[in-house]
Amino acid sequence: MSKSDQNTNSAVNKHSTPSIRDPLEEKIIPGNDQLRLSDWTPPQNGIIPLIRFNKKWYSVLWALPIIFVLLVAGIATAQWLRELPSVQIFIQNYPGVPVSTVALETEFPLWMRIGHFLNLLFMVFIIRSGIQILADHPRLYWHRDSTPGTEWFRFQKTVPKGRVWTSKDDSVTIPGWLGLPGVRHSVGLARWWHFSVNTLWLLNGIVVYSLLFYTGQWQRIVPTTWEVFPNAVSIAVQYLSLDFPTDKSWTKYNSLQQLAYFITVFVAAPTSVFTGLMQSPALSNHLGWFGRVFNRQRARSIHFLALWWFLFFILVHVTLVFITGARDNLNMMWAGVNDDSWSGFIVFVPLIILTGILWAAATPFTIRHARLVQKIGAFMVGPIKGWAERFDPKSELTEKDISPFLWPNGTMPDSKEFDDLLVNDFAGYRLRIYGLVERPGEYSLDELRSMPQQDQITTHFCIQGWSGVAKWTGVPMRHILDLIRPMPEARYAVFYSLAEGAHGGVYYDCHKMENMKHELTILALDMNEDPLSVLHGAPLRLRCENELGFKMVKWITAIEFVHDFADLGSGQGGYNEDHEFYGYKMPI
Ligand SMILES: Nc1nc2c(c(=O)[nH]1)N[C@H]1C(S)=C(S)[C@@H](COP(=O)(O)O)O[C@H]1N2
Ligand SMILES: [Mo]
Repeated sequence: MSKSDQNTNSAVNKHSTPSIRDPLEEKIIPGNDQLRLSDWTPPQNGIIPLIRFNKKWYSVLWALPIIFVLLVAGIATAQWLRELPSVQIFIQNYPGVPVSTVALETEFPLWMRIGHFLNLLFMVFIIRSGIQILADHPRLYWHRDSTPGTEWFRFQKTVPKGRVWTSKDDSVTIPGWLGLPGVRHSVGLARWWHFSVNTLWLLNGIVVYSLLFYTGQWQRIVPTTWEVFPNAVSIAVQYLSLDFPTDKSWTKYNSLQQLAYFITVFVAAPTSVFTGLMQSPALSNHLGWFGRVFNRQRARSIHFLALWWFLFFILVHVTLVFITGARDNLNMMWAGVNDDSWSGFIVFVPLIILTGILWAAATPFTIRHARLVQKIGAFMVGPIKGWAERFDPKSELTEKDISPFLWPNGTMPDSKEFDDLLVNDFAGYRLRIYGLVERPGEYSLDELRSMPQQDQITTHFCIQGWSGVAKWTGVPMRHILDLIRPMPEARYAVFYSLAEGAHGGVYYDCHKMENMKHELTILALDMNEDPLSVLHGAPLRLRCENELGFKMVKWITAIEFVHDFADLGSGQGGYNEDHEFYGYKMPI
């Protein structure tokens, strides 16, 4: 919200006179501008990651002996193969580089060297914040719902039985040197890092792709003949037999190297971008069958596999750079020279130290300046959010898509007021609607039930990473707007909950009017044909399908129409925005 916006508001903003504040507004407590560990979700470790095959879970640590045995067996086989005359002829015919490959000049142009360094720098923060996001829901699935027990990968124990276990309870701690910011349930801040640096990484990528094709440098990393495959096999055998040539690798990449670069640049990177975007509620809920096939959990799993490709590539790439003539290789990629000077090292070492310093500083900086990270993030990601908002989330699903399980989330109501309502089956419940409206009103549950009702089967997207489908029934928000008639100055609807948020103070969230007018925005009374359970927001909760779950306030007690939300709480537009640094508009 810009300053000038706020000034023009003051004439109509009733909040400008705090003495007549509504009692509900008084119950809002502003958040801290720092991430205060004393007031935060306490740490909780995960477990060593497990992978499920059929019905059994296996520790990923099994990969270590398996890789070791495969490597030893592979080396022995490769060495035996190289004794065979036919294999020797094969290697002679396919030495590792197709004959037709053009040799480019040996030096790497400056733009490529800069692009390569920036890529390295950005990847550090992308990978760290990505792991942090994953730790907020440490389970992966291949289907749209996130039913515990149906994961294929997890680093959290099985969901405890006999108690409420929210998805927030499920999040785990990642150490601060690895995760960014390395605090349990810091998904809000991790996402600002992830999306902001992704934007820079994408811009860098667009520049590098363009220049690659403009200058002809693409020929280094794009295979142009089928002969790369036999040559790649030949190189694999040569590498595995531990007897391989190490010279001139930069003039013409060998086929295996070329394929690895090609996959990284032209397969893994676009796949990551695509599967990242498909996790957005606005996009996914707009794209119909496409959003069903590439549903959020599938996209998340593929996104994760792409991470493993990147980690594998980085490991092999860095190892080979250092064992196949480190000085030459560093000269080429860091200094752009082809001689036996130390210029490559002279550029490389300070830049790696700089990367290390930024790596070390990022977590403490984020914890200390959490509000600033939130603001910079919202600025950086603004254009992508604006673009995502243009996707009209109108896809509905069918009965058979309804998930067997929907994670409960949030801080449950814990007050005498709520208990008193509950014992009487919410007979005393009144939904209060007030603020900048022509006809403020109070509605009982019976009155709400006698209004027009709308059914919708939609996917819920939680910021933590899980999703699930349910059938929701309730009063369309458009009907409420017709009843209460918002004044032209009303720009936002504030939803107040009967429950507090995790850090004390009433849970609330603000929506702009467009969200309220959307055909799939309803005040839900029923979930899957039964009245809402307390866990899922009884007696009334919001559904708004282009936003993440935290914007759908449960246990609604009142809706206030306002011109501005800058004076509510910390002014960020909602409880989790104030306290956990989420974004006010979150269509991605
Ligand atoms: N009052 C209130 N509403 C809330 C929350 C909360 O903590 N308090 N959590 C939100 C979050 S983060 C999510 S994902 C959804 C979860 O809804 P469900 O429990 O029905 O799945 O509720 C949202 N509504
Ligand atoms: Mo959530």
